Amino acid sequence: MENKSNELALLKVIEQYENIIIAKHVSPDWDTQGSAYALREIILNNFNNKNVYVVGEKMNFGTREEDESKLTEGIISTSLLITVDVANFERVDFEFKEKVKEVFKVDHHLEVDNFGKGKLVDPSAIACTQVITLWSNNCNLKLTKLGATYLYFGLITDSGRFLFEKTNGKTFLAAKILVEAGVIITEVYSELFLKKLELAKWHNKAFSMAEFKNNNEIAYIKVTSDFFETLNLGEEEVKSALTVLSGIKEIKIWALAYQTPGNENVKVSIRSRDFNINSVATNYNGGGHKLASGAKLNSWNELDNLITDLQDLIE
Ligand SMILES: [Mn+2]
Repeated sequence: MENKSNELALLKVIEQYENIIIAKHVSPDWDTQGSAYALREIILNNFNNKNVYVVGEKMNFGTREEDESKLTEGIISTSLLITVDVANFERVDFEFKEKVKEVFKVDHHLEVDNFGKGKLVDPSAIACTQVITLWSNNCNLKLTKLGATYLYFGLITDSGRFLFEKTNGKTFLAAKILVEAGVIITEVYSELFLKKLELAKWHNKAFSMAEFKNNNEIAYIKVTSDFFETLNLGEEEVKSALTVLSGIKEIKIWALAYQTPGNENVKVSIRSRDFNINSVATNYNGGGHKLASGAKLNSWNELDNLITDLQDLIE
């Protein structure tokens, strides 16, 4: 298998360098951050005399990784840079990425940008953490409970708790390896999915605010800026109420439209199980993925048109 030699290549290149920088993608999620932290843990526990620096924005904090302040020109120019969970070089969250000695890419996205001298890429993997888990296992590297826990965070978030399409046998093999390395899954789930009461109340209210069209095939929630202000929640939290409309048999397309205080624009998050809603979103200043996409309207007046276009997808 081709990846066998790539797995050995990653092992070898780590052996060759004393200074190793690990970079995530911009707007980090758990897959990139879990990959980065776990890889640092694996390297420090299996190789002697390595300096490992994780760089980039810290997820949910908006601050930078502390390791960045330790880097000097001398360290950077003699470093190996390992990128995790990033398909395009421009999305690598490291200011001095052009200045390193060598780049190695570890990823699970479709290859669009062939950067990096070496690479370990499996586009069939649901998460980058899956690629790293199987690599460390195949190479008989020691995996600590902490490292395994970081990897598990990425595995379950990118797979939607093993729900999404690309979840396969290798995903469960990775989960098995991680659990056997000591991951306490209930702790991970609590940290990720326990919500505060304020948010639960909003979700409950949000469902009662839903409007239905097309024989319940379309459902959407409208959050005006006035109402937004009465919620004591952040934008991501307000948006998260979209999930209350998912997983309902009759509802084929669902959306949440909201206006943040002080803004005319109306942002809309749209989801579907089957219909290519992205084709509509791109006509409204937006885009994303086939089944999960966003749009940006100039005002509430445009919402009816958007809903009509979504109806047309079904009919
Ligand atoms: Mn990912």
